[in-house]
Amino acid sequence: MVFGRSERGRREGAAAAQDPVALKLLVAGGFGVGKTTLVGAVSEIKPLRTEEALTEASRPYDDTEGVETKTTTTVAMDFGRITINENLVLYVFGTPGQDRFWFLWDELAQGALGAVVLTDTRRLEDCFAAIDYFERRGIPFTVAVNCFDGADRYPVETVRRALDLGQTVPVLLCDARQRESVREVLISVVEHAMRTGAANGGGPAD
Ligand SMILES: Nc1nc2c(ncn2[C@@H]2O[C@H](COP(=O)(O)OP(=O)(O)O)[C@@H](O)[C@H]2O)c(=O)[nH]1
Ligand SMILES: [Mg+2]
Repeated sequence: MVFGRSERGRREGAAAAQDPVALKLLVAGGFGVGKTTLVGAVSEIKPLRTEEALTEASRPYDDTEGVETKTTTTVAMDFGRITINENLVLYVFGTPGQDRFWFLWDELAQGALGAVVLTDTRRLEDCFAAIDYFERRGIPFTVAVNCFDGADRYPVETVRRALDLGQTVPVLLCDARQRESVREVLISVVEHAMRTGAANGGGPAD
């Protein structure tokens, strides 16, 4: 799969000149925060996902408090594609939410332009690990608050303070089930990554 202009530029011929730029984005966040839902809402292709029924055996590891209706868990990853316009296609990879799949993250993060950190204000602490991960690796991210029915709503500036985020990190409210809402979040990541790249001298942040 081709990600980014530099690889595309190496290909020959007229067809290559018409190909849109393909960028890779990650979607991270705690268990049950809506990552699989988000990828499914926005993807033009049937999301490639590996869901497994939550079993009694996994209960000590998969904390379902606050997400009691959840009966499946993503074992490997969610993958989707969205065409933003004729020049830009996004490939979206959902990271596994459970701690025991952290070893997959470094593979997934390879070549990623940026990330969405999805959060639920009832379990804000669940996204701390994802934020730390992207901050440490200099991967630009947008924080998207998935507004679950029944969860208290907080202004984005309150969420920013609670997560100790700098002013440059975009914080948005979203509904992971709504295509337009998710699209807005993904565009925010691309724009933020572009700004970050420009501020760092035009190269990718690393
Ligand atoms: N009400 C509501 N439910 C949601 C929303 N996003 C996800 N869900 C539900 O929350 C549960 C967990 O979502 P899922 O996408 O599997 O979470 P993941 O573990 O992060 O992949 C599922 O039952 C979803 O249908 C949302 O924005 N609003
Ligand atoms: Mg999932």
